[in-house]
Amino acid sequence: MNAEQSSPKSLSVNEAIKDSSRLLRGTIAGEMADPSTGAISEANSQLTKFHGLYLQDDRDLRLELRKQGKGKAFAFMLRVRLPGGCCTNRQYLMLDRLADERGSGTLRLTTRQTFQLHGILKGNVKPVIQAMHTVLLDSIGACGDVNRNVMAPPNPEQSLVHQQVYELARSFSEAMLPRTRAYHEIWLDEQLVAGGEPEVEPLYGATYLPRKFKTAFAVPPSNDVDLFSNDLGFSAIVDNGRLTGFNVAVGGGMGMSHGNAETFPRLADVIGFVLPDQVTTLGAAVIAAQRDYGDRVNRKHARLKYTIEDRGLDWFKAEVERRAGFHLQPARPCEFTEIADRYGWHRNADGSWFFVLFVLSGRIRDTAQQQMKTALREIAQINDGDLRLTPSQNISISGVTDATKPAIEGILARCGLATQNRQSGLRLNTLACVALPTCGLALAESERALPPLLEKLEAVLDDCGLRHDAISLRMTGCPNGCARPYLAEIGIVGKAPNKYHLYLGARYEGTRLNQLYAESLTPDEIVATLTPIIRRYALERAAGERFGDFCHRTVLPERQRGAAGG
Ligand code: SRM
Ligand code: SF4
Repeated sequence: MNAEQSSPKSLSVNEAIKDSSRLLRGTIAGEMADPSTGAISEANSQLTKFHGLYLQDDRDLRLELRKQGKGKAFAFMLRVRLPGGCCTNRQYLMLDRLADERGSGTLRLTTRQTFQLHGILKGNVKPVIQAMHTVLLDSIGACGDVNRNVMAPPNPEQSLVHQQVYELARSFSEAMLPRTRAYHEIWLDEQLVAGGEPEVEPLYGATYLPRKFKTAFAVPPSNDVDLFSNDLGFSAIVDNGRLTGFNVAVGGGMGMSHGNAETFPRLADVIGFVLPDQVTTLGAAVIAAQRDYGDRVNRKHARLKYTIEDRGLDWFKAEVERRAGFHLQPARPCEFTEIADRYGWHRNADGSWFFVLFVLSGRIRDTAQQQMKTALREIAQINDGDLRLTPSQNISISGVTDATKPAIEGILARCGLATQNRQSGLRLNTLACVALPTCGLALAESERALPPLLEKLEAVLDDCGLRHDAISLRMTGCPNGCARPYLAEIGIVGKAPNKYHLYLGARYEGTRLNQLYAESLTPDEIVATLTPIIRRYALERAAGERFGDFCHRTVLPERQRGAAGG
């Protein structure tokens, strides 16, 4: 039986796997040491997720290998844990080297501010994790049914509040880590826990959470972390430059399945306000409530958003307050008006510079036109500051001094990146998930289908005089929503090979979901469908009206009236 399936009313198969795993050990160590296969068992591959590792196979090669009577080309994907996306130059240089020596030769920046290494053969996994450990990087809880990589605005130097929020995000990530020593034993050869006190998971218990759990911290007016797509979100409330506390939002999530109305994307609801020193207690209470009340039978219904939908927001808030031991204060006024990364050079409050570089789909590689991987390596070798990953799959070169800035500019120019940030407003606001060839769940291409689609849409926008208008477009290879497509003004979601559902009308700032507009379109049909809408937008938009708001005001209601009229 597939690990996602379960018989009615019985706990999902994953629950039994977790329960019998001896706190995430399973038989991973033995299977990883077996050179007769590049894979591991289904049960252990569920457990390695908690260690930041996914077993994948190269889907481009599947057919040919099958024809030759050979098995799949297995390899592992490793996701680093990197709260707030902050990474030292030394850590970056290590990942850059590991990608070349033991991975696919590229680095992938994710939509949750971290790195993924793809294509790590089984025998290379342990050396990779050990090398990461030497620069104080780990992948604990980067995947699995626990609190995942915690997001926070990527430039702590921007203000004292940003620094405080980053520190809180980091300590929140540490506080919510699993306590098992399984990772250290399996990958870092730490001695097995034997005798003495039995090991416990004080927060998670032996079966961890029913499903993944995601937390983000935002500093308004920027919603760069896409706060409302998270299970738990903290929006900083600032008074006279001082952090007073956070509005708390719960129950966001993107994932859904095509044709299953019981699954849906949902925005988090704001339930109140907490003081900075209440954040961790509150977060632990939310996680514990979800641990105890989340659905452990049906994994497609197991995220916090469904617990809240089923039991009600008031019930959930009361349950959280009971566990936290305090009441939330009423939410404070708070508005999000921005979401995009601040591309280019900017001065920090401390006088240093940061430069945000646009990275299409977060893929760091060298091509004939652009040597992005070389550029970032050379920059990491000379920069005095560090590197920051943004929630939009971009990278910020941070802490740059006046003395080093010219050299960094020189590297960017030499590596073909001088005009990287001078691209269309559409391009600078795109996200695409990985999809094929590595993602086992992809129904269609995403990262690889985006560039030709973008070029065609850019031609339409140029024609309408909209080249510099910021319009968000997010593409995924399936409805799981890894690039948060339901919060894009133009959402493109894979349905089948070369077929996508088109969603329109989200608010640019990430505070309103879009709606399904057209089904099963090829990329060319998407362009043909969007062209008249873009033309109308250019001619008919109200002053300052964004593309998503225009679609929400005109295009979507008209379509609904048309459908109602038969
Ligand atoms: Fe995701 C599963 C990639 C962010 C919702 N996601 C996957 C897997 C691991 C496929 C799998 O389970 O076998 C993908 C690996 C592809 C590959 O080859 O690398 C994958 N997800 C990604 C990344 C790398 C996309 C990217 O291009 O950046 C992002 C890694 C984030 C990170 O660093 O932790 C990524 N995934 C997201 C997000 C966005 C976010 O968290 O802000 C979402 C939507 C938000 C949410 O969770 O609701 C997301 N991923 C999913 C889901 C659907 C979950 C659900 O509730 O239904 C799955 C499938 C699952 O869990 O069963 C999934
Ligand atoms: Fe894979 Fe679907 Fe996530 Fe894209 S959205 S990475 S296809 S799971």
